[in-house]
Amino acid sequence: MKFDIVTIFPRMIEAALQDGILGRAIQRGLVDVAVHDLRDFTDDRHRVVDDVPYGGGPGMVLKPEPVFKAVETISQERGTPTAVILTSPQGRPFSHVEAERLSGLDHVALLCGRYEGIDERVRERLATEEISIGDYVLTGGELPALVIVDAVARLLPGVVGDKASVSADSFVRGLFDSPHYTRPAEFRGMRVPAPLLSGHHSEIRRWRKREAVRRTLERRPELLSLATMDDEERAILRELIDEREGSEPC
Ligand code: JCQ
Repeated sequence: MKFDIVTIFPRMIEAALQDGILGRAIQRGLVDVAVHDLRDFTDDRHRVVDDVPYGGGPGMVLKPEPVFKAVETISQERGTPTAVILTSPQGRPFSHVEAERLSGLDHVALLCGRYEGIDERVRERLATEEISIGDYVLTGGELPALVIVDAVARLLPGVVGDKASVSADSFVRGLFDSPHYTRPAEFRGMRVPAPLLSGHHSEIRRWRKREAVRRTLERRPELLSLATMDDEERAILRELIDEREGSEPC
C-alpha cells in the first residue's frame, strides 16, 4: 500500500517512520510512504505557503496553489490516489472501522492542515474526505496523518508479525483486553491473580473473559452493544449487570 503525505514539516513525518514496526514494514517494502514538502510546490523566492484570510480575522490560511500542485505532482509521479484525506478537527471521526476501510485502498494521500485552516477550495475540489482523530485542536495535521498511517498500516498483511495479536485487538472484538502480567508473581506486595498462575486453561480463559467484560462495562459500556461476545461472555455480562443493580440505586 502507498501513502503520500504533504506537509510543511517533512522531517517530523520522516523521523516518526524510522523506527518500530512501521519503520521495519517500510524497509521490508510492505508499505511505501513518500513525504512531500509543501514548500517545494511554491513558486516564490521565500516559498510562502500561507496568507491572511479574506474578510479579516486572526491567523493565517494555507494557500490552495501549492497544495493542488503537490497532489497533481503525486498523481503524475506515483499515480492518482484512491483517497485524498484532509486531517482536521472538523472531519469525520477516525476509528478502527475507518482504518479497516482505508487498509483496503491501494493508494492514499494525506494533506496535513495547519494554522487557522486551509483554503476551502482544497476541501471542495481536492480532498475526497476529511478525517478527525479526536475532539481537540492540534498545531498541525502531521500527528493525525501519522496516527492514520500507523493504524492502517498495522492491518496490512505481514506488518505485525503475530496475526493473533491483531485479531485479538479491542476494537476488532468490541471488548477491551484483559489485564496482562509477567514475572515476578509478587511485585512490591502486589500479587498476580491466582487464576493466571493456576495452569488450568479453562479457568484462565474464563478469568480473562470476565475481566475483559468487566473493564468494558466500567469504562465504555456503549461498546458492549456492538461487541461480538460468545455465550459465556454474555452470561458474565448479565451477572456483572445484576451485581451492579444490586449495589447502586439508579
Ligand atoms: C485532527 N483532530 C484534531 C488544525 C486546522 C485543516 O485545518 C486544520 C487542521 C489542523 C490539524 O488537525 C487537528 C486535528 N483531528 O488539529 C487546524
